[in-house]
Amino acid sequence: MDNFVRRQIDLELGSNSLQPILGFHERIKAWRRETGRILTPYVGDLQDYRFTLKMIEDFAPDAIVHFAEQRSAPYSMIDRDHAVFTQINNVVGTLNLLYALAKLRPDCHLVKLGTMGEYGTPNIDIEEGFIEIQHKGRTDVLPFPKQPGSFYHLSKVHDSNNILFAVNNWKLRATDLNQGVVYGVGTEETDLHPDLATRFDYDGVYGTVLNRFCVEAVLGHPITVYGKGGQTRGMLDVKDTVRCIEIACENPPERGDFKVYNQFTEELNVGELAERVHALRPDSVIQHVPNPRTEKAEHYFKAAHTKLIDLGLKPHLLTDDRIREIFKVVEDNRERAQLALVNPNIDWRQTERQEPLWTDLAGEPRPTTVKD
Ligand code: USQ
Repeated sequence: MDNFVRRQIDLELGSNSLQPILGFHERIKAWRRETGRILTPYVGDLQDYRFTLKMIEDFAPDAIVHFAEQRSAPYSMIDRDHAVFTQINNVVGTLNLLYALAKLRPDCHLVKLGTMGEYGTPNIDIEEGFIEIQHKGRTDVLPFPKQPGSFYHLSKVHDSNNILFAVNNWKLRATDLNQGVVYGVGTEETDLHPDLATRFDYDGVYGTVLNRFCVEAVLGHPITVYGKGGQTRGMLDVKDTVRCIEIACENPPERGDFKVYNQFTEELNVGELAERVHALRPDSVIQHVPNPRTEKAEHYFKAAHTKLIDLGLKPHLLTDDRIREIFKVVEDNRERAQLALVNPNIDWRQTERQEPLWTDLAGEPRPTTVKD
């Protein structure tokens, strides 16, 4: 099911996927051709409750994998309109789905994409969803405290709270996959044929950190480390993302139970990632740009992530060969790259949109100093 909003956002931002992607229906046909399996497409918006009800009634799913959310933190921080769009799209879409399931398919398993960013970077170990707390002589197991770092990440906190309440209230079953930062291009499924390729975002709004560093290194753009590069995040290969969803679907919770998994395979540091990319492309240059985000420059980060491994996930840890594979995709598509999209230009501290949203810097670096 798709409402094509991500493609519209490309039109809004003047951005593109580095590798070409076919239309929805062409990809569905390609999947059938390559695998012999038939997919039933639905075109609509989860914010439209009548559409959502109709889809659930018609398809009668046993499980729903819900990825239909605006997923960029920078996009949600452009200005008020983009923050409001992100929160309404994400929170209302999920709420409609919960109501539709409660009404028509209460036995159906909702597998929802959350984010590790719900937790922020607390100075204690992060648990998988819940933490045992002792307070004034009493003990309870409660949702882990949330300190999200953008209006996007906040939308996922709101979703988690709504799902927990709905699961308790209507005895639904749901799994929240708190995913870390994804890197890599291509999975076993999309590698079957180029017609099945998915997006490769490299711009300052949607591109994730390692993929961006690879693009920058190959295109001769400075590798843009935000601030000192002391940020550590849980990360995973896109191949593991797909396997985690499969594992979640194979292990549905009981009715009335809400499972939360931390979906990442290793903790990686932004500054060290830049060094690794640079070592494989010695002609590249690392540049510390002023951090456009409000986030801790250096911090403690240790997060539990054993549940998916206990259920059979075999992590693909980051190797130099995987980084070289990303270089190869960039090299193959370098004529599609727009250097003007690479620099970050959404400042978390501004409340108004800065015009123009994209400044054509033609690859010229932004200021080079790191503010203390
Ligand atoms: N960063 C740089 N340079 C860049 C881009 C990013 O230093 O050119 C830094 C950022 O400051 C941040 C870290 O790299 O500290 C990660 O940034 P990101 O843009 O790769 O990831 P983020 O904005 O956190 O969001 C991405 C996905 C989001 C998902 C999230 C998981 O876009 O959908 O929820 O990763 S997590 O970060 O664990 O919340």
